[in-house]
Amino acid sequence: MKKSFVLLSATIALLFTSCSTLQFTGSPIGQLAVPSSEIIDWEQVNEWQHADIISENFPGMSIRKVYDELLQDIEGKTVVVAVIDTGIDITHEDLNESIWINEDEVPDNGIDDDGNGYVDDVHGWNFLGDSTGDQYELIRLLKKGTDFENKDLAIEKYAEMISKEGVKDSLPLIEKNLARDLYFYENDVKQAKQLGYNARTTGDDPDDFSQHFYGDGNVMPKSDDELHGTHVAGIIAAVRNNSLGMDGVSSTAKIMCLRAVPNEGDEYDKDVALSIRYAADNGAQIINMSFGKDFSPHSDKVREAVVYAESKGVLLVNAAGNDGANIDEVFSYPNDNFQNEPEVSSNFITIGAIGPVKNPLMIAPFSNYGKYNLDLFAPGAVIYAPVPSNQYEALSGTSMAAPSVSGVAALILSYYPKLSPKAVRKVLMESVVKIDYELELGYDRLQTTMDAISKTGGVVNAYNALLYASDHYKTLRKL
Ligand SMILES: [Ca+2]
Ligand SMILES: [Ca+2]
Ligand SMILES: [Ca+2]
Ligand SMILES: [Ca+2]
Repeated sequence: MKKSFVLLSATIALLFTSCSTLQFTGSPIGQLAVPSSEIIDWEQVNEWQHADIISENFPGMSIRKVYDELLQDIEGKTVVVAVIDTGIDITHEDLNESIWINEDEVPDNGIDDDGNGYVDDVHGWNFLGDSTGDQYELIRLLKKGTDFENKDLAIEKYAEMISKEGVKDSLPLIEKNLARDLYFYENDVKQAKQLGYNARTTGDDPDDFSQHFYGDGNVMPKSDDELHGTHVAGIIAAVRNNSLGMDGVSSTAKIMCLRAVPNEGDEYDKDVALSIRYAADNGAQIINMSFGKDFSPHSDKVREAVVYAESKGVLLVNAAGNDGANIDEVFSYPNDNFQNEPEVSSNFITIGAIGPVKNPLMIAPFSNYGKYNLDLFAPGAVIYAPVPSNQYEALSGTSMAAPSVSGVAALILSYYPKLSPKAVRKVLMESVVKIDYELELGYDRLQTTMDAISKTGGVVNAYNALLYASDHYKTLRKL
C-alpha cells in the first residue's frame, strides 16, 4: 500500500516537472443540501476549518483531504502573502519559519540597501510607529469640524457609542460638543473614542499622500493585547506538522508583515493604500486585509491602490466586517466599488464568516453579508491559532475567515503560480460548496439562504479549488 503511494506521487511529480502544469484528478464535492442534526464534538473543534465539509462533522475547507489525497509529497512553490494588520509576533514558535525575508535588505544598518525607499524593511513595514491604538475614523472626521458625506450618520453613531457607556445626550448637544473639540464625558468613554486623543506618532500628515516614508521596520506588536495580526498570519501559515500549536492552510506561504491597523480604533486610509502598494512592489502575490470601517475619507486612494495591485498581479482578500449588517446597504471600507457602483478591478474578494456547525446556524451571527458585496463564506468562528508569546487562542470574526481564503489562494498559487489574480478569484468563486438549505441570519435569526446574501451562495473549498484550477487551466491562463 505504502509503495503504491510513493509510486503515485513520483508519477505526479514527474508530470509536474515535465509539462509544468500539475494535473489533479478527483470528484468535486457537491453542494451541502441537508442540514446536519449531529451534535458537535467540541473536543475536536481545534482546526475544524481543515475538516472535509461532507465526510466530517464540521463545514471546513477540506484542507486535510487536499493534503491526504491530492498533494501528498508534491512540493509547491513559495507564495508571498502580505498581511496588513496589527503587529505580528515574528518570533512565535509556530510562525517564525513562515515569515517573509527581504533578502536584498541588510538588517539594522540604517541603510535602504534595496533602494525601495524603506530603511531596514527586512520583514515588511510598520506604518504606525510606536502607536498602540487610535480613534475611530468617524471621530477623526467629526473632530475636524468640516462637513462631509454622511456627517449626520457619523454623529448618530457617536451617540450610539457613548450611550453604551451610559451617556444619553441629544444629538444637537453632542454636535455642539463635537464642534468645540471636547466632550464632557470624555473620561468616561474608552480611550479610542476620546476626542482629544491623538495617537499618531509618525510625524506625517495622514491626509497628505505624497509623504510615503514614515514609520519603521519593526513589525512586532507594541502591547501585550495586540494579538490580531499574529492570529491572522497563523491561520494562513502556522508551520504544518511540527507538533506545535496548529497547522496553517498553506505550507509554502511566507508572510510579509505590514503593521497598519491600530489595535484599537480605525486604520488610516493612507497607511492602507501605502501598505497595498508596498506589498505589490515587493513581491507579494496575495494581500490579506482583515480590517474595515464605516467611514473612509480617502476611499478613492485605497481603490487606486487596489487597481495598482491588480496591475502587479496581486489578489486582495478582504474581511466583510462583524456588524451583522447588509453591506450592500450600509457601506463598508475598503471595497472594490464606491457605493454599489461597478467594481474597479478583478482582484478583490470579500469574505463572510461561518461557524463550526452544519445546521441552520452555520452563518456566524456577527458576519456582514450582501448579494453584491459579499463574494463567499469561509470558516471564521472559534478558530484556534497562534497569538504572541508562543500562545494560542480561539478567536472569531470575519478577520479569521479572510485568512482562511488567503491560505486557499496560496495553495492554488503554490501549484499554479502563473494564474492572474482574476483567475484565482474565479477559481475560488466557481469552486465553492453551495449551501442549499434554509439558514438563519444574524442575531434576529431571520430566514435566508446563502445564495440570497452572497454572490456565490457557498463556502470556500480547497479540494474543489485545486480540481477546478487543474480542469480549467487553459481557460484560466487567458484571464
Ligand atoms: Ca529597503
Ligand atoms: Ca538595511
Ligand atoms: Ca504547527
Ligand atoms: Ca466586490
